[in-house]
Amino acid sequence: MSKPARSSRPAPRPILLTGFEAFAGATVNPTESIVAALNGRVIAGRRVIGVILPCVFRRSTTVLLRQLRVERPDVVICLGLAGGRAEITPERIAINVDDARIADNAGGQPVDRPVVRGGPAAYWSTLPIKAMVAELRAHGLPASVSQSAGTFVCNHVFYGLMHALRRRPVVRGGFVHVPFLPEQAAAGQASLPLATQIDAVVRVIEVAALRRRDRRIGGGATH
Ligand code: PCA
Repeated sequence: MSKPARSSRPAPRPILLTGFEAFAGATVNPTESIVAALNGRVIAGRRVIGVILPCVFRRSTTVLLRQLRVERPDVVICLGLAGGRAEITPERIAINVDDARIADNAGGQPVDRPVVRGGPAAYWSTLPIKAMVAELRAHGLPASVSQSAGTFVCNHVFYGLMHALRRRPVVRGGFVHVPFLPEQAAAGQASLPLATQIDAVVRVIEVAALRRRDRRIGGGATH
């Protein structure tokens, strides 16, 4: 009797990892370098597909949604720079508003415009954000849950992602902000070296790939 074909088991679906191009006049964005470093790597048995999004309100989600259709990932992690933060911060919630304090890379500066007209006020991340923070801290990496991704292009992409995934519970997604690189931080501003940021994102991907349910541990804030 012949053995059953080994190829009958479907290949695991990839992990989509996005970063952003530089914005606000900067020449670098750490998330672009992190994604370039991890594109094509296999982490927790899954292939990582890296994509750089334009820092432009509508075009960013157009590019992201096209990648979702083409690559069919079942985990999506979007990264963005949050200059001034000292830690790796998985975001808890995306809100349905664009309110830009600065112009995006196409000069757009929407004020109080919904990301999706008629959409719900907010979507939760479906990544295990508490488990990610615990894993990072266990390895000496600074991390905490963030209660707001802001109202600029990062929140826009996060909301657009979760809206697209709202009826696809098998596909989990969310957003993680990272600090400045040391070379772009002004004196006294917090930063993390690129190698440390890459190490942290690898651990974030591992936790996202291996854990469907989050841990029930504190991650709240008083303000
Ligand atoms: N950070 C910005 C947009 C692109 C990025 O990397 C933000 O936090 O909205």
